[in-house]
Amino acid sequence: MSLVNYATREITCKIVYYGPGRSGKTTNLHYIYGQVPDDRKGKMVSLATQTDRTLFFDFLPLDLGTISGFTTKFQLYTVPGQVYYQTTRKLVLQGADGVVFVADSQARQLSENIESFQDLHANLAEQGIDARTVPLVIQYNKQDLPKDLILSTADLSDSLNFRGVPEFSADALHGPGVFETLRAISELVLKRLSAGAPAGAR
Ligand SMILES: Nc1nc2c(ncn2[C@@H]2O[C@H](COP(=O)(O)OP(=O)(O)O)[C@@H](O)[C@H]2O)c(=O)[nH]1
Ligand SMILES: [Mg+2]
Repeated sequence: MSLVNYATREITCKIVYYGPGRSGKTTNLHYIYGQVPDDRKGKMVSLATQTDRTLFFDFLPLDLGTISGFTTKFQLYTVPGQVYYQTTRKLVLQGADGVVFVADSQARQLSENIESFQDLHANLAEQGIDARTVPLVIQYNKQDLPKDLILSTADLSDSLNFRGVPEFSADALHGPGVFETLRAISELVLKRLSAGAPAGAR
């Protein structure tokens, strides 16, 4: 849920990168972090679990401007994807203003993607967030891998994108698609914020 600070005239929105283990969520955040100038980002914080980490940082986008005189800041989070970190995932998802679902395009990961997508919807529902209206963008990551190892974005879309949300092909390791994804989710979140629609969880 977006946080409004009247003293500093800032609105902070929370965006969560969700998806199965090793789909490239952390890689997305590292790439973004590396591209954002120092004076526009906070420290990257990493909460370690035994085999995976929850990662987050704040940043101030360069060109998203203000809403009614308020500066908008974004907080990007990743969740640990492994099935057994359900509790951490639920905590991180709490109060999310928008979600980026990072799918692993590798053909052998299809069922993991579907399972994680269902897990996302179940966890949203549990938190009283309407999964059909929460700002959501899907990223088909690892599209740089050899074609015989991956599914096309069209095939992935058929399996995951029932809502017809914005979707992007990406190679988070090298950058293509990373900022397109971030821009799309930021715009959806801001649009909703300026429309004053209740964000379900708010
Ligand atoms: N080839 C390729 N590898 C990627 C890409 N994104 C992430 N990886 C690799 O996939 C592995 C898991 O990435 P990570 O970001 O830790 O996944 P997370 O569990 O979703 O946070 C790492 O070895 C990454 O280097 C990509 O777009 N292309
Ligand atoms: Mg990670």
